[in-house]
Amino acid sequence: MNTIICSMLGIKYPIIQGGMAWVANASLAGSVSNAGGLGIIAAANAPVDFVREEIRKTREITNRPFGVNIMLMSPFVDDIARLVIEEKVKILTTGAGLPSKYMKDWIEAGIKVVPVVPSCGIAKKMERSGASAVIAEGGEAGGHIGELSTMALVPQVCDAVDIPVIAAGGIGDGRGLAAALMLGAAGVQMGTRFLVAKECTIHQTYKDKIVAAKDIDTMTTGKRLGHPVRALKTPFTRAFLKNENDCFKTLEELEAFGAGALRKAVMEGDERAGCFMAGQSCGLVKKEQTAKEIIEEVIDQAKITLGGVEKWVR
Ligand code: TUI
Repeated sequence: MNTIICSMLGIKYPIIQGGMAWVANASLAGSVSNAGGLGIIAAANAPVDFVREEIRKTREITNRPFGVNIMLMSPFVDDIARLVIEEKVKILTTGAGLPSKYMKDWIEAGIKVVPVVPSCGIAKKMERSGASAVIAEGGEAGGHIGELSTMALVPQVCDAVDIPVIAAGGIGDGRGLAAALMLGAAGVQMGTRFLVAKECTIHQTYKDKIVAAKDIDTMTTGKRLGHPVRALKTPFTRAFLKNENDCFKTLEELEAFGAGALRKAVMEGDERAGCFMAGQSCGLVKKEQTAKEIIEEVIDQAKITLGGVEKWVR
């Protein structure tokens, strides 16, 4: 399966790994790239030295292309934007904001920039700024999300821009990849499915909770803060929502309540105070597998699904 993003990014399969904060490190990114997808290191809120180390570690694991995800709400974003140029990173994805002010420098450095976009307007803006492709991410995704669903967003973004579109949000298997191609996308980004990759170093409790999660086991919080986040329903997310609905709680108090919760989930598997970010595809995730097994299973299933479509139109 070879689409335009495979040749553009130098990868074997049109599967990009989500730039999951605190999760997407050298171990996961290197393994996804070795398996023929595009591994992504998440810069998240991490300081420059940490991200530099992860980039160097990834280069020890793989000779294949990989990327870095720039989380635009990070307090270190200006430094990270410079670091990726210094470290000669070839591919960037961005999230949680607009990367406009960095685009010129990145493009001059020969970097391919692939921003996550939640709407057609933002997709067009990114195309004008020189993006190589966009990731149209629907609200089924885990973590920080936009309003639209993947099914509605992807074809509209495909119509709005002339650069390749990668679909994300709610895609966890080969049927999702096949559907994304049908909607006009040239590939997919998956996050939740890779949470349970053997090479993903998150706490075992996080993985167990993803495998156990059903279709209805995620919820969104943080709308009042202006950045909605999808995560598993847990004591933390329920308490957060309660605080959010309490008009006497200030935005500062809400932010403080949420601070560090993702790290507690990833590092400590803290079932009470952790925020286990996950997308609605969690119900599709049945077991731990290597990144290679995940990617090959998704590709095989997509091929079978696409081949089977004929029976409906004959
Ligand atoms: O960025 C993500 N997902 C994330 S970032 C993250 S770290 C975090 N933790 C707690 C609170 C907030 C962030 C966890 N998950 N996905 C990509 C994404 N980008 N989703 C939505 C957007 C987005 C939203 C608005 C992209 C551009 C945009 O532009 C509009 C504007 O006004 O900035």
